[in-house]
Amino acid sequence: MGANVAAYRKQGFLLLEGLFGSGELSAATAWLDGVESFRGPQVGVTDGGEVQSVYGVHELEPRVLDLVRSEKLRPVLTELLGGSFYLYQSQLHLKPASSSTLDWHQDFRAYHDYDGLPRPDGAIVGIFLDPISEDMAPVRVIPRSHRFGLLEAELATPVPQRGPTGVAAAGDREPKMAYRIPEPAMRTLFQEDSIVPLVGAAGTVFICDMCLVHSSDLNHTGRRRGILYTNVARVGVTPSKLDRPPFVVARDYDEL
Ligand SMILES: O=C(O)CCC(=O)C(=O)O
Repeated sequence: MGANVAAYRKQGFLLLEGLFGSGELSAATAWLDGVESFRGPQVGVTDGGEVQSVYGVHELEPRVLDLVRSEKLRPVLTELLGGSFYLYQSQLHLKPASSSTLDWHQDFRAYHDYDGLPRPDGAIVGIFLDPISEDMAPVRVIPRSHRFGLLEAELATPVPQRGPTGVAAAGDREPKMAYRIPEPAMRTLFQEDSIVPLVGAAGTVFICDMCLVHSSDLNHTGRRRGILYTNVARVGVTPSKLDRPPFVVARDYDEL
């Protein structure tokens, strides 16, 4: 077993620091530079009027998929997942100053409950489009938390700590209900493992197990914190419910 696979299986995530250079990121960052003026059902906006998230980024700028298809990333993902994969979902998360905290959760909870994805056979792939430091709402993970599989979760509206309400969901204008892991279960997790903030230079990439528990806090700096997500699932492991729109859950199950 390669070192990456062993670390990934044990910790539930890998951080590949500075994997991409600015030239390789340029199609994504050029698109990102114009995103503040873009509005549509794919866009989640804070009550402060700032763009928090964009779903279906690959439909708006298909060249973002060059990163996940690149020789730097695709072989790593193929090795970790044990075979070929397709794009499950692409998203951009910006965490502007007026955004709220994102509670502790597992992405597989939503994929399972909303989309009927049968098993967590895939990965969350976050590509830093900006340098991200600890005070900029980095994604925080609890190492090894994936080993428990799918934990119980409750639906809640994020509590804004700045700005009047939470973020509207992509596709509607109501504050979004999101899954979170209740506090007693979180306390148990915190007793065993320390929180790790995923920070680094632009071009850094994290790969997380779909069951890894993670969250993000407030962006205290107001600096742009672009993370492009190109989340993937194993070929042959597909959603059974298509309730969420194609910009939230992609419909092309062919190998990337
Ligand atoms: O980028 C972030 O702040 C976290 C996003 C996230 O965890 C999610 O969309 O499930």
